[in-house]
Amino acid sequence: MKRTININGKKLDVSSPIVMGILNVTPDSFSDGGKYIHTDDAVHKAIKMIDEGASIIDIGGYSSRPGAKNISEDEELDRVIPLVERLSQETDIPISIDTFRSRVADESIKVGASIINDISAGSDDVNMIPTVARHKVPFIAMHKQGKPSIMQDNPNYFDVLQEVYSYLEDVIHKCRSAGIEDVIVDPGFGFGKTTTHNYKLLNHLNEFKSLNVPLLIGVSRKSMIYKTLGITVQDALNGSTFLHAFSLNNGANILRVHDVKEAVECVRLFDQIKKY
Ligand code: PT1
Repeated sequence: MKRTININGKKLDVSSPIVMGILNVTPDSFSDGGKYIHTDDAVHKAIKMIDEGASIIDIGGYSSRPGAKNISEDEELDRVIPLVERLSQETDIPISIDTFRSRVADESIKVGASIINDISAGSDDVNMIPTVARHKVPFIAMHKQGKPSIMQDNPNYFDVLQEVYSYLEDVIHKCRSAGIEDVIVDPGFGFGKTTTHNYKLLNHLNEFKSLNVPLLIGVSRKSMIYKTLGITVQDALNGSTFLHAFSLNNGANILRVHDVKEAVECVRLFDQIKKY
C-alpha cells in the first residue's frame, strides 16, 4: 500500500495511523451543532485539536447526517471560506474540506485547503473529480447509498461488503484515470446503512486493505454506537474509543473523530503494541 499522502509537496505519513479532527461550522450538526459557527470559536477549537495531536482538520459547512437540511452553495461558502483562510494563515495543519460541491472544493483550495473529503465520492457533482485532479490534492472518496435526506429510510443491499468494496474499487479507477494520485477510501458508516450493515463492514474492515489505498473510518459518536448501547450521543465517547481501537487493529489509517485526545491515545497505544 501507498503509505504517504502528498500535501502541498510535503508527504504526510500514514504508515502509523493518524487522527483527523472534525470541525463543523453548521448550526445543526449531530453532536456539536452550532458551537463553532463564529470563526473565532472555530479557530480556537481547531488549535485545541492540533495541540491534542490531530494531523488533519476536516472542515464541514454542510451537515450530512441523516435527515439534515439542505443549504445553498453560497451559504456553504460563507461558512467555510473565512475559516479556511484564517486557519491556513494561523497554522500549518493540513485542512480537509467536507463537501460534495466542486465550487466549494475549488474556492477552499484557493485559500489554503489541501484535501477534499467528498461523501459522494464525486458522484453528486460531475466537476468534482476534475477539480480535485487539477489542483493535485488528495481525495477522500466515501461510499453512501442514497441522499442524506432519505438514506436511512430503507437501506438495502444484496451483499453490503461486496457492494461497498466494488463501489470504492470503481471510484479509485475513475480518480486515477482523471489524474488524482492520492485516493483515500471510506466505507461511509451510517450513510444508507442499517446498524447491521455498519457492523458487518466494521467486522470485515481488513478486507478493504486489498484496495491498496489508505482507509479512513468515521464512526465517532454515530448512532450505530449509542443506539446499540441504549445511551445518548453525549455519552458515546467510550463506545467511540472502543470502535476506534478495533478499527486500528483491522487496518484503519485515518480516524475521523470529534474527540481528538482520546483517539490519539488509541493510536499511541496501538503503535506501542505493534512495536513488539
Ligand atoms: C464519514 C463522515 C464524513 N461522516 C467521511 N466524511 C459524516 N469521509 C460527515 C449517525 O448515524 O463517516 N466519513 N462526513 C457525518 N455523518 C453522519 C452519518 C453522522 C450518520 C451521524 C450518523 O448518527
